[in-house]
Amino acid sequence: MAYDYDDSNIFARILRGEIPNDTVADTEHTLAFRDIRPQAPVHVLVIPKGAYVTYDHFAAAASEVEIVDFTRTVARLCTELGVAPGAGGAGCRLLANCGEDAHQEVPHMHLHILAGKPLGPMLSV
Ligand code: DGP
Repeated sequence: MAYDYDDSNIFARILRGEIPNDTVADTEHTLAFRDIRPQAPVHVLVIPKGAYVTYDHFAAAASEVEIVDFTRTVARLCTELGVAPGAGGAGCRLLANCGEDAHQEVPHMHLHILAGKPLGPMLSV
């Protein structure tokens, strides 16, 4: 399976420091920042620092160290943001749009953390 990473995408530019962002976590392999168009009171994007296009690309090609760092950063953030059910929060939605049918706008793998209000059913059909 071929993944063509375009390093002119907006998150690559954020990682290079060319565009400002509202950072909420910054580790060796992972960056998290607030979404510029929030769709919930809490809307954070978590991205790996490596050049991965989609979730499946990341899962297949990233090192275990990167994957653990990413996964634990998501969990830590959910706790710090006060939304993790395991830490007494009211819950959150973790969502990764992958590819065309999912309307993935930015071709750099990212996970949305959405929370802060009842989010309703996942999809309206
Ligand atoms: P997706 O459709 O899953 O690819 O979502 C991309 C998200 O990225 C969307 O919710 C808006 C957000 N976004 C786009 N450009 C920027 C930006 O320059 N800064 C930040 N913080 N978020 C952005």
